[in-house]
Amino acid sequence: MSDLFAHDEPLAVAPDAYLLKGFLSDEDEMLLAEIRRLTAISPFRHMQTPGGYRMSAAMSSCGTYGWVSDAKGYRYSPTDPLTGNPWPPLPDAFLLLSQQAAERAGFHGFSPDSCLINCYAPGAGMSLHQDKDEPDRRQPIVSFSLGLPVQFQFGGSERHHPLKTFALEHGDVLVWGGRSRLNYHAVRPVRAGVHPLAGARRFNLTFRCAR
Ligand code: MD6
Ligand code: FE
Repeated sequence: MSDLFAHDEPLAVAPDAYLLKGFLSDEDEMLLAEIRRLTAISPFRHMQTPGGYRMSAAMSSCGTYGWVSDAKGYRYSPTDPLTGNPWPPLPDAFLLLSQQAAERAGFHGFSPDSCLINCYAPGAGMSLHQDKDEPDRRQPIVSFSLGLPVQFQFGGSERHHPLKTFALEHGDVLVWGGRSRLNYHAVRPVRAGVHPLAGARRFNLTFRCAR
């Protein structure tokens, strides 16, 4: 059964943060095909952090703005620094699904202008951080997980707050806003494995309002 969990109640993981298990179960193949199409236009690349480290997740973007990181810092850019072209447009299906997920979690009128596309090979992860490059903190973040599962950690508004750990699996959506909008979070290193649709990879789509 592909949609065992799709009609579950959203699971509250923190105040105003909800996990929608299996929300993408009917759209997984479409989403993976779109990721392949989009990253043929703006390829995956490993960005540098302002501190000079290479990020272990490979990234691309679609939408009006893409999130970029280099020696100068983190920011949103209307052009892909790798190709010099605008990012490919946000596919209608991405927009609709992200809006439906936000709605399901109680956030009305979500209208993202940016979708970060993350690709994790086994061993890749993301260290503890806040998402704070977006000016309008009333807008939530909608995060899609596809492919290999991962352990996701999130804490509170201060780095030292205790962390909760839970799995993000193929088809899951995390919607995150309001009182949790600036909470610290991390992605544990992906464990080796092969997903039947995605291969030896985890993909994540993160929808945000960059402006
Ligand atoms: C990821 N996600 O799941 C990285 N940020 O690959 C994030 O950093 C993230 O999932 C803010 C809200 C939800 C997220
Ligand atoms: Fe994040």
